Amino acid sequence: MSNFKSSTVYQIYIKSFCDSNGDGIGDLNGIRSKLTYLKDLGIDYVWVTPFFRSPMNDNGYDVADYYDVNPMFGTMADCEAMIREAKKLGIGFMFDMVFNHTSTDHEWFRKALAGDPEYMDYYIFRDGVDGHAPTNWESKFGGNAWEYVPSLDKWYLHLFDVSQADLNWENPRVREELKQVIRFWKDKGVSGFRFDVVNLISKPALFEDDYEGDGRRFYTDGRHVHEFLRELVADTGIGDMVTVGEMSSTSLDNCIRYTRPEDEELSMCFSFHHLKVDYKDGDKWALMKPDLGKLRDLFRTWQEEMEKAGGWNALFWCNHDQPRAVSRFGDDRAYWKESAKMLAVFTHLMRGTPYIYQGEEIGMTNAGFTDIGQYRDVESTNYYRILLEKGLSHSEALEILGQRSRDNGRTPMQWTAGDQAGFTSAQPWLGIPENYRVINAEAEEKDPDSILHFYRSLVQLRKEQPVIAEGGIRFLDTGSDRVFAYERTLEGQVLTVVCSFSTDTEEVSAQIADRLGRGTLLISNYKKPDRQQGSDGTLRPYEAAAVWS
Ligand code: TEU
Ligand code: CA
Repeated sequence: MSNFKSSTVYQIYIKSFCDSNGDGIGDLNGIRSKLTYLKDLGIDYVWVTPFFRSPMNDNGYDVADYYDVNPMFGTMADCEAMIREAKKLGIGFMFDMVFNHTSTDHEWFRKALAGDPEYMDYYIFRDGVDGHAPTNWESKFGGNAWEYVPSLDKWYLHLFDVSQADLNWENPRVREELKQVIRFWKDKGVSGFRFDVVNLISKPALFEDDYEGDGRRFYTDGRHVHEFLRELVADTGIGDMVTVGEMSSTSLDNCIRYTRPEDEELSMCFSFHHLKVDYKDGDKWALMKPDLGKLRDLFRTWQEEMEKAGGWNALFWCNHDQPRAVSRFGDDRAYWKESAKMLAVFTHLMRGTPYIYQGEEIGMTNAGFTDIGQYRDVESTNYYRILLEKGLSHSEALEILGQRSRDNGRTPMQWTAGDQAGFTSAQPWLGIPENYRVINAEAEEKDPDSILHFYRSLVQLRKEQPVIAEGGIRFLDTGSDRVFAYERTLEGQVLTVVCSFSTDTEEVSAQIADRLGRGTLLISNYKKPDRQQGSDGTLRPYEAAAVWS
C-alpha cells in the first residue's frame, strides 16, 4: 500500500508551470527543471494534468491519443526522464486519466463518425426525438449535451464541450481499451493516477428528459460506477498505487464506497460541495459571498462521517478549475499572508490527503483580468456569451468572470520578480497578474516568514505527527460562525486546530479560549504575542493555531 495518509500531493497544471523552450507554454522539461523545488517543499507525489496528444480545446482534457505525448509539451523521452529523475528524489508521478470522454479527434471517434458500428458503440449515439436532441440535458460547459451528426442522422452525448464525446462504458471493449492505457503508463513507472470526472462514467439504460435539473441526477454516481471502478483497478493491478477520483456532484455515501479499502476502488476522492458555498442558488455564474456556516457544516459532516465509515478524503481548496482560495475565502490584500496561511492550516491538519495546487504555496491570487480578450478557457468564453444573452452588460459579465473563471487559477506560476515572472522567455499563453513582482517563489524562498516556508512546515508536520496522518477528527463549537475548530486525536494525544475566516477580531467560546490559552503551540500564522496565545478569548484576523491539549 502506498503511504498516502502521511503524504502531500502537488498538482501541476503543465501549461502554466514552467516553459523550458521559450514558446510561452509550460512543458515536461520545465517540470524536470523544478524537481528540486518540489523536493524542498517536501511533497511525495505530483499529479500532472494531461499532456497527451490533444487539439487542446479544453487544454488537454480532450485526449486524441492516450499513448502519445503532445509535442507542445515535449517527447516520450522527456516524459520518461521526468519520471526517472523524480523517482530518484523520492517523488512519484500521478498521471491524469480522462476516461469519461475522448476528443472528437480521437481515432475511435473518427471511425464512429465514418459509420463504423463497432466504434459507434464506443460512444453514446442516439436517435433524435422529432428532430430534437434525445434529451434536454445540459452540457457542463453550457448548451445542450447532444450534438447532431447529419451523415449518421444521430446525436452523440457530450457532458462537456462538443469536442469531448462521452465514452460508452457499458461496452466491455471500451473498458478493455482503457485498462490498456493504464497498463501502458504503469509500465512507464508512474506511482498513481488521477481519474477525471470518473463518477460520471456509468450512464442510465434509458435516456429521458430531466424536468428538475440539467440531467446530472441520471448519470452522477451511475448504476454501474462502483462495479466499473473495481474491475478497472483489479484488472490493471493498481490497487497498491495512489489513486484519486474526481467526483462531480457526488454524495457522501458514494465517496465512502469509492474509498473504503475493503471495496478496492480508489485511495481517495475529490468532492466539490465546499467550493459551491458562494454559488447563488447553486449557480456558479451568480455572485455571492461564501456562506461560512454552510462551509463549516460541510467539512464537519464529510470529515466526521468519512472517518466513521473508514473512507478517505482528498483535501484541497485550489485546482485548475477553481479561482484562487486566498482571493475567495481569504483577503488577498490587507491579510494576504495571514489568510493564505490560515487556509493552509485548515486543510493540511485535517483527516485526509492534502493537495497543493501550483502557486498556492506562494499565495498566488486571482488573475485580475478586465477584458474578455484576456480569457482563454472554453467554459469562460462560453459563459460570457451566455451571460450577455441573458441580458447582463459586458462589465457585469466581466465582474462575474473575474471571480469565477477557471483562468483565475491557470495563470503562469510566478517564479521570480523578473520578466514574465520567470515562467517563460516569450509571451506567455495566458497573462500574468501584476503582483508577480511581490508574490513569487524566489522572494519567498529568501523570507523565512513567507507562505512558502509555512507550507513546508505543514508538509513536514504531517510526516512527523501520526495524529495528523492517522488520528480521528471531531469538530468543535467555537461560538462564532466565522471561526472553525476541530480536534485530532490519537492514543491519548489531542491536537486542537482553530482557524478564523474573519477580517475582524473574533471572540470565541470559553472552551476554545481555554484550549488556546493552556495548550502548547504546534504552529500558528501569527508570531506568539506577549500574552499567552488566545488567552483573552479572541482571535486576530485570519488567525490560525494548532495546540496540543
Ligand atoms: O472537471 C470536471 C468538472 O466538473 C469541472 O469542469 C467543473 O464542473 C467546472 O470547472 C465547474 O464549473 C474536469 C477537469 O478538471 C476539467 O479541467 C475538465 O474541463 C473537465 O473535467 C472535462 O474533462
Ligand atoms: Ca514550452
